[in-house]
Amino acid sequence: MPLQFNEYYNELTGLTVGIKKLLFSEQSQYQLVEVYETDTWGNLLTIDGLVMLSERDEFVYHEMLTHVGLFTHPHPEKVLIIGGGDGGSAREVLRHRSVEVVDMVEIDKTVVDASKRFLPDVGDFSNPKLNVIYEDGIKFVNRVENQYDVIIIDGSDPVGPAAGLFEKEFHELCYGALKENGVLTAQTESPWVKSYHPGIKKVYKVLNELYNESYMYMCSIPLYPTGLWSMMCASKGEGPLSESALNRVEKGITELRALNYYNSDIHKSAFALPEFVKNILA
Ligand code: SPD
Repeated sequence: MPLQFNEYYNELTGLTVGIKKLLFSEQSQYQLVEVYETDTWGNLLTIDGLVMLSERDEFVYHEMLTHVGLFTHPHPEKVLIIGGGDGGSAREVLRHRSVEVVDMVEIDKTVVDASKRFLPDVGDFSNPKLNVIYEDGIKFVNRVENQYDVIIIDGSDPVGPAAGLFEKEFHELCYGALKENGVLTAQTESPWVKSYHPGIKKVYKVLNELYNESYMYMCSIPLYPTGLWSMMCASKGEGPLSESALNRVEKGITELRALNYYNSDIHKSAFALPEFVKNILA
């Protein structure tokens, strides 16, 4: 009988991936962390039965979650990643030459250890600019103020330890942790899945209230539920579609080298939202 991994996002509707074997399974203090070898997508990392990344499509998520915000900031030097234990977001942030320090605050060391072992090409953990801090991201932002140029929320879905990352109080703390001109990006789930709508609306509303500019943008990630994924970008200063941000994208993109999804056309077009998505945000 063939082995399959299934992630159901509505009753019996979901995503199926063919599995060759289970490589790793550990119930950590926080969650069930597993890595599978798949028949199509390379190795697959799941947390509590939800897809976090596959080796073949992770570039979409990580490039879009990082470069949009980093180019929106005039000169990002100090970056905070909340979550992101697989190292993919940090890898992309570290492509930017202006970045001097990346603090990655991951609650679960098991995710980092499993990623280093079974997803060795995803992270860039030996980079001396990267500090890995094992702590609850919410507690961490509660004690930092006016420290970061860019904050990237690379958490799991809004269940379990990541639920708080979709709350108003957390976003208020992130706002306080950002310096003047600070920029935040966050992963905010699929607009096709109704159970995600409350979280999407909550984050959009609070970012709108707090920041000078805030937008949803989208990308296509085949191994996330429905394949259409939303993210948000909020800025204390100029927005991601300002003339200066677009100039930075045009000039800076060649320095990043060998990206697989993000480019200057994608940067602009990702912010074009279909009517049904605008209606969720209205
Ligand atoms: N259902 C997927 C939600 C996205 C979770 N973050 C993925 C972590 C990859 N760095």
